[in-house]
Amino acid sequence: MVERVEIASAQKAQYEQDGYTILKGLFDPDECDRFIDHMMDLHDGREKLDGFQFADAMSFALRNADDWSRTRNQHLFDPMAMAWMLDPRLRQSLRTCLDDEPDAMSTMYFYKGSEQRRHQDAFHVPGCVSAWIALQNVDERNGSIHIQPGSHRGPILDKEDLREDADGVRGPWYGWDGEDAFDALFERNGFPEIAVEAAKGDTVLIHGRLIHRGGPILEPDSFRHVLACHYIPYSLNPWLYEVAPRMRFSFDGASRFTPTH
Ligand SMILES: O=C(O)CCC(=O)C(=O)O
Ligand SMILES: [Fe+2]
Repeated sequence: MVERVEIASAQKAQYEQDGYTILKGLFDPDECDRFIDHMMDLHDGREKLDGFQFADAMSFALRNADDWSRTRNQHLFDPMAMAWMLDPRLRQSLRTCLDDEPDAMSTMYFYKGSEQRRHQDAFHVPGCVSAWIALQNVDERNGSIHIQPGSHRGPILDKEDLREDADGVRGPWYGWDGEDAFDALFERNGFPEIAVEAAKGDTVLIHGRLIHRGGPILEPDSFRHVLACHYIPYSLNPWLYEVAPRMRFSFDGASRFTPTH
């Protein structure tokens, strides 16, 4: 296994300019197939894993047999998801993007495309970068991701912007539905949206402030196996997030809780 994969300078420039870049073929097709098989075995009950019965390792919402929705934070109970999240081949590129040692703090496994509406991951996880790992070919058939290149250099939407503070002062987006607000931000930016397609084993690095969405799915119900992992800078303290577990994992194997203030 390659221990250090340095991000090429052209990719670093693209990440800075456009807010994303693709690490082609970072993972081997065989590795991807093994992970997909594991996920299908879990879904079909051929393999048991305590915790998998919950679609969400934070809220403990129960999955039912026909549920193909994403799993959340599977790394908390699944050593295989943990190993993917902390694969050494991701480390150097993430370090370059974050300008710090990366700490992993969330995972989402998508069996199928999400058609999730526009958002910035930083709304939920300030300061983050995401590694969006295609375990199979992803295109408009099974739902590519749509992004607005350059939007990471534009305004960011904060949860506070939608709220009233303790003194009753309303944020600039008070009264807006969060998803509508992201559409409006997208329109105001005024630059185009593109579809990002990926081949099996490719990893798309996505800046936390980049506006993106799960693109339309031309073939309904088709599989689109993707693991998305979110990382924050090691030195980012205190814990800023409302709904994420406070456990963070470093590539050297250390894990720690972050103080909340
Ligand atoms: O894969 C998708 O459809 C959306 C993924 C996403 O928004 C994310 O990983 O942050
Ligand atoms: Fe996202």
